[in-house]
Parts: sequence; C-alpha cells; structure tokens
Amino acid sequence: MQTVIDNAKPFSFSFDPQSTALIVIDMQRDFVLKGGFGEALGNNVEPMSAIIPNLQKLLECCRKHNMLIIHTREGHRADLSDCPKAKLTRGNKTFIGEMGPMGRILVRGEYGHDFIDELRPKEGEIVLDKPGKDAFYATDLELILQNKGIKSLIVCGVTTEVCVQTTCRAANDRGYELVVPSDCTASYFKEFYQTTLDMITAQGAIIGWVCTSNDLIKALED
Ligand code: TIU
Repeated sequence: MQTVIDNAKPFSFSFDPQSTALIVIDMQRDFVLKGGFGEALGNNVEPMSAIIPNLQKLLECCRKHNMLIIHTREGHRADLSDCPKAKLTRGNKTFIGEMGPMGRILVRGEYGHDFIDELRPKEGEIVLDKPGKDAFYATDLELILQNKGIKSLIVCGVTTEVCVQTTCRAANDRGYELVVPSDCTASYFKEFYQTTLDMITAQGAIIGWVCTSNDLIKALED
C-alpha cells in the first residue's frame, strides 16, 4: 500500500513501506564522539549527537512497520589493504589506522568503529561494513536490496554531504526513489548540511526528496 508524505520537498513523496528500506549511515563512535575520526579531521563533532533522538524515533517506527533496516559502518581491515592511499593520507592529526583514544581509527573491530550505544542494530537488522563513502561501493548492498524487493530508500545518518549524499547519488543512479529526513542527518558544517539537502531536491528532485522525520512518521502511522 502506498504511503504519501504530502509535505516532502520538492513535492509529495510516495512509497510502499514493504518495498522500502531504512538505511542508517555510519552512526559510529568514530564520527559522533570526541576522539574519533571526525574530530581527528579537525571537526567539532557536537552536531552529530543532536540527531540521535530523532533517529531513535524513526527506527522504532520503521521496526514497527516491519521495514528492512540497514546500518552501515565505514571502516577498514586491520591491515588496511582495502584503504587506498588517497584516503589513508587524508587527515591532520590522527590518520586512518593510527591509534586514538577509542582504538585504531576506522578499523573494523575497534571500539571507535562500532555503532554508538544509542543506535545499536537489533537482531535481524542488516549491518553493512563499507570501505568507501558510497554504501554500494565494494559491498553487497545492491544484491540485498534486489533480493528483498526494495524500490525506495529512507537515507539518514552522517555526514550529510559525504557518506549520505554519496550514497543517495549512487542509489538514484541505480533506480531507487529516496527520501532524506532532514532532522536525521548531520554535518560538521552548517552550510554543507543545507546545501546538500538543497542539491538533492533541486531540479525537480534530481536526486530525491527531503522531509522531516515527523512527517515521515505521521505518514507511516496514518
Ligand atoms: N568526513 C566526513 O564528513 N565524513 C566521512 O568521512 N564519512 C562519512 O560521512 N561517513
């Protein structure tokens, strides 16, 4: 059955919850907490925490509606063999693979690489480890979505202009309709946050739609 978010931008967004997946991008300690990769890149990580309660509410609603839920984690093998030099050399204080207060930065299995306590996946939800910014790149995401009959995506998480936007563009190219709940994504840069959302909806939803989590939840509950 179609669900409609009337107030979505740039116009109403319609989706069937049974063929829609919620993708929560990279809500890991390394991006959200002090001492992680986000801070090592020189950022103030505070805006990341503000979206946690909104994400919790949205997750609960999607769980209630038996929707497919996917949690992604950006990170690398301990030997860094899946991390290109172009990524390994980015940073300013602590680089990927180096030891930080939460373990080796963005390395799988380390404390900092894992999800924040507030947004841990529930049993049966999919955890997708990805080496890049695009959740489709070098992962089995497309295969999973195809096997589950998914046609639409709700994309949230961090950061708006990096992993969220990159995944939205990749999803759009693959034929998925997508909506980004604006209060369930965050950036270290206020201006990038808004510009990214504008870029997604511009030109008649060139990449996808944007709504509020309240409007999305209300549409699902009605
Ligand atoms: N630096 C930054 O804004 N983001 C990332 O490096 N990864 C994600 O967005 N997950």
